[in-house]
Amino acid sequence: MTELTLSIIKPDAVAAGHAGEILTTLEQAGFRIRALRMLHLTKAQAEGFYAVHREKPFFPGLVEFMTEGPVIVMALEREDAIARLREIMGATNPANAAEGTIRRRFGTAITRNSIHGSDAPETARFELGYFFSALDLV
Ligand code: 3AN
Repeated sequence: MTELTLSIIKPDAVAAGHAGEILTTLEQAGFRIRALRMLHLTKAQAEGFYAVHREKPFFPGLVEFMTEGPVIVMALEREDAIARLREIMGATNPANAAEGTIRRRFGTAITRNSIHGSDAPETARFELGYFFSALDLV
C-alpha cells in the first residue's frame, strides 16, 4: 500500500554536507518527495516533536542536538514507506546499523544518527501533521 512517512535529515548530517547524498539515497530507494522544508527548530518545537520521549533520560540531550542547527523535514511517499524507510535508515545506534544503511554511513552516535523516520502509522500521522498541512503535499 502506498503511504506517507515523515523523515528528518538531522542537524549533524545537514552540517556535515550529507543532505544531498541522503536525498539521493532516498530517491534511489523509490521514495517520492511530496513536501520538503528546511528549518531551525526552536526548543519548544523539538520538545513538542519528541513529546513521547519527554520522560527519557536522553530527552534533554536529544532536544539540544535537534536545535543545534537546521534540519530538512520531508513527507516521503512509497509502497510501505514507513517500514522501508526504517530499513534503509538502520538501527538507532549507528554502531549497530547494518552496512550500507544511512545511519551506518552518516551517523556518529546514538543521538547524532543523521536521520529520523516515523516508526508506525499513528506516529507518521502525528509527525506529518506537525510539520505539514494537506496543502503542502505536491
Ligand atoms: P528511532 O529514531 O530509531 O525511532 P527512537 O524514536 O527510540 O529511535 O528515539 C528517538 C531519538 O532519540 C533517536 N533517533 C536518537 O537520536 C535518540 N535516542 C534514542 N535512544 C537513545 C539513547 N539510549 N541515548 C541517546 N539518544 C537516544
